[in-house]
Amino acid sequence: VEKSGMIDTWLRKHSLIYTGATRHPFILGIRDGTVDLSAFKTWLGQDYLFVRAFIPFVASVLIKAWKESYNSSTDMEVILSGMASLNEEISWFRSETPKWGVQLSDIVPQKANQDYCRFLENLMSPDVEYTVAITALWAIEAVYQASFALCLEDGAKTPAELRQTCERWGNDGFRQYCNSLQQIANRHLQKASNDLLTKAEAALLRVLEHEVGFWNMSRGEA
Ligand code: HMH
Repeated sequence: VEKSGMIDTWLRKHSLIYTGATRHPFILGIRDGTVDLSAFKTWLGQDYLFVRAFIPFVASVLIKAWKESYNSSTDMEVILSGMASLNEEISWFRSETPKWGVQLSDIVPQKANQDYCRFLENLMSPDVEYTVAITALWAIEAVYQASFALCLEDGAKTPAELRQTCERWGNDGFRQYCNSLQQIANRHLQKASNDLLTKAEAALLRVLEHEVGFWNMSRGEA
């Protein structure tokens, strides 16, 4: 098996679930302008809670990068830039939610969100290898990048009031950040044992399943 470009190999192998996560009916609804705004509000509130749990996960990946002596300073720079964006993202949620009549203090985490956050917490364990954690981090970010970029493509009928949300994850800087994470993940997967590759591939699949579950939940289907 050719180990370089492992991520692309896995995306081809698991294209059905990857497409399920990145072209979900919730996203297609934003793109064609038919999205149910109550679903959008559910997503917005739940995603705020998700991001709050996601930040400590990213911090745990940063710690793992630091513990890897090999080339870790460039990895750390990329991960740290992601953390800086998350700081700004939390402020965005705080200013965006009142516009939609969503009160942050009232949001109760739904089951799919809880399940996803518990999965993140398990990945924070020091027993989870850096290669597995960075693969999961890439996948989590890449699903949002691919999904929201779709809503900004030529011909998309994304409602004006949702464009800013789509630009948050669909913009070019975020695409480049995802590409950097993918390169880092590929570099570590390239030198990984078969056992580690199996774990990283499983983590990628779990992320894709949780992302589908999160979109389903937003549409009131979970
Ligand atoms: C559910 N997945 C979910 N929320 C997010 N904000 C991201 C990924 C991030 O990029």
